[in-house]
Amino acid sequence: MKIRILSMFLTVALLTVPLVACGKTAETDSFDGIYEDEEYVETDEDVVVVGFSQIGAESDWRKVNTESMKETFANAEGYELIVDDAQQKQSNQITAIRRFIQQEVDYIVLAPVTEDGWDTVLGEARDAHIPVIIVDRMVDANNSLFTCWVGSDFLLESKKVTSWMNKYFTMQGIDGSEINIANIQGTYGASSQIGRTSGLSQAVRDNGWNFLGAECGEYTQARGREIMAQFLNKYRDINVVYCENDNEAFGAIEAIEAAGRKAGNNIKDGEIMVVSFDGVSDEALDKAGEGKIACIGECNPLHGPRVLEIIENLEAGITPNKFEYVDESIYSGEDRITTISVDGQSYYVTVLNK
Ligand code: GYE
Repeated sequence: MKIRILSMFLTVALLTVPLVACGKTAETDSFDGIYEDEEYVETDEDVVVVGFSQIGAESDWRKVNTESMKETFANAEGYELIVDDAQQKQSNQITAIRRFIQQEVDYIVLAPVTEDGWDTVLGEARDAHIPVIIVDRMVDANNSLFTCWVGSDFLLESKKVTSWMNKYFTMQGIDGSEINIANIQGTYGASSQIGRTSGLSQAVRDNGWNFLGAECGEYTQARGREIMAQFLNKYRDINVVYCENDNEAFGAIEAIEAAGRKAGNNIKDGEIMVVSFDGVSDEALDKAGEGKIACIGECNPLHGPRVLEIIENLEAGITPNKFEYVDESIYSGEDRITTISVDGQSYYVTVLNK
């Protein structure tokens, strides 16, 4: 049996207008965080219902990612997408998945906040024969507990950014021992944090950079600013900050400027180099164009069409690839570096105009 929420009911429920019951009422106290007791109605067998458990809205990347899912499914005929915003909490994601199972959705799409802790609930989805598609970050669970995953190679993103940095320092005649770098990390235990932090650690070892320390910035601008202010007090000789997303970088730049310093590539002249990941917003690309962010490892959030394609394939009986990595570039306003190399492979840099 397939059950869906009619968009009309959703809209009405969002406006918190009382409804006349005409179907099955589901428990929806924290569903999407804002409405209660909306009505569920049975629908014809042709509508494919997809429950999407989204992490939250911590960054520009995340907002664009949610939009991509909503827009794709709104334009796809015969689909209904139910989005649940977990407000950064894994417990909310687990509750949402259990609700999707109760609602007998046809597919569950999960953007997991961290890698750990999914075995039980994914086992429940498997027992209910609901395919689970993981997007963005990965889960650390047995492969049989999910249908497939689509997202980014976070370690490769990091290797590209650190390779760009190394090339830039070499070009400027700056020795590795002169680099004093600190790390504003993403949400602990998220694949994107794990991959980006681990790429930095490797680069620190390989290039002889001085690693000052790391703090978790939760992928938010506010935390990025706070942590950078602490770093500036604690590490007087800091000349590079490695932010694990653009919003943290925006915060770091605010803190650098508030301390009367300048964010830029000219570290020999006392500027502080900022690097980051995502490259989703105009603001980030503008800052890269101006050199306030030296280099951004692109992270592509447009997973809506990819998830739709996976579901269409599954509907047609075609097994998708278990793991699907998306292609990504890197961005910089520095026009003297047009390629970088990672593990013997060359990649183009997207050079942005100043
Ligand atoms: O880089 C960050 C977001 O997991 C790729 O999460 C994602 C990261 C992205 O909040 O901005």
